[in-house]
Amino acid sequence: MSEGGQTSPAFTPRIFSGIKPSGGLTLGNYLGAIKKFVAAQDAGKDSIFCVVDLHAITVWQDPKDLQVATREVAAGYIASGIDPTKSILFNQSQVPEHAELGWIFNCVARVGWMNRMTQFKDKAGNNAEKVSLGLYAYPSLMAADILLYHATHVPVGDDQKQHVELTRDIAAKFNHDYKVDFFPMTEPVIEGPAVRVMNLRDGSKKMSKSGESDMERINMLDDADKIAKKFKKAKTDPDGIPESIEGLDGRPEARNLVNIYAALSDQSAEAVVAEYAGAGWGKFKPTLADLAVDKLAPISEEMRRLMDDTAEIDKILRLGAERARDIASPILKKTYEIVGLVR
Ligand code: AQP
Repeated sequence: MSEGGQTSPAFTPRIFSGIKPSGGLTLGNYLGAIKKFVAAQDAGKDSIFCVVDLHAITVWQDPKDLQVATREVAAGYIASGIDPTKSILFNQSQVPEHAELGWIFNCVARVGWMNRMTQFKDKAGNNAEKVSLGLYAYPSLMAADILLYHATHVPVGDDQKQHVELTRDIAAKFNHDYKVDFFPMTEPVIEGPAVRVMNLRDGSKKMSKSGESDMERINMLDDADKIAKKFKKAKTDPDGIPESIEGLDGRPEARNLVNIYAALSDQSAEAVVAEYAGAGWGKFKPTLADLAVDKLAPISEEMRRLMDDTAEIDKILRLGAERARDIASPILKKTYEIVGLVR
């Protein structure tokens, strides 16, 4: 499903997406985002992928951990198939135009829009007075990340849909207020059976890097034993795989495991249910674990190798940032002109 309205034909198709280095990469990041990024790149799409480190610091990050996580996300992209000579790969803070356009968009976006953002509500919880101002303004920086490249499509997991819609609102208000057709109406691309991979211990919550317990998530760097153990302990219900897909209604944990299997094996959830109809968890969970290990082990092995050579990763990010700035800088310059800032 490709969501959203019309993209102005004046804009050449371009993909942008990012991942926060706020911890180790999870299976949710892989299935909801990275796997789709690789498919887009390999289909020949003009693609820009970012390690959005400025978003990570909207909640406290230990500086050393942030560096490790930034390189881990970069390694995750590359090990999964992002080719830094085909796509542009860089970390956000090396392209200062992101923060600059983010400020302009802080002056376009309305407080009422930010108040509706469910991710802010979820993350702030009952503590909204004490969280950073950056966490509240996060969506306007995300709009800047996307619109700085005039990106027309953003492949994301379902959790980011609202932020991409807000990006469209910001672009529309900017274009309207300044009477221009300068920023595109970017479309979120949210496709496949794993648009929201859920927490393994609570099917009502999304699998997150920063979730409380390590048992809730599969990390991309988990070894085979850990993956097997986590799936074995994953919450399920007494019924096994149903005879038809409708049998997963009201069973979020069961549906999650079927969806993960489907996404890992490039099948629909219906096809997985048809293949395993009537199987108990004692059979399905080890099969799922084997499949996950099969897919993730070569990637994690390559990630470890890449992460051992930090100089090489840093070089890739630096060169990517130079290429990104070549696109971003004229777009920001033109934005300043439109706004009336004297240069
Ligand atoms: N559970 C998920 N299922 C499907 N897609 C997911 N994504 C993240 N979690 C899932 C997608 O991965 C991309 C990068 O997301 P992010 O790491 O920048 O931000 P996030 O969505 O806030 O991820 P986390 O893991 O929940 O981070 P923390 O715990 O630090 O807040 C996005 O496309 C996202 O949709």
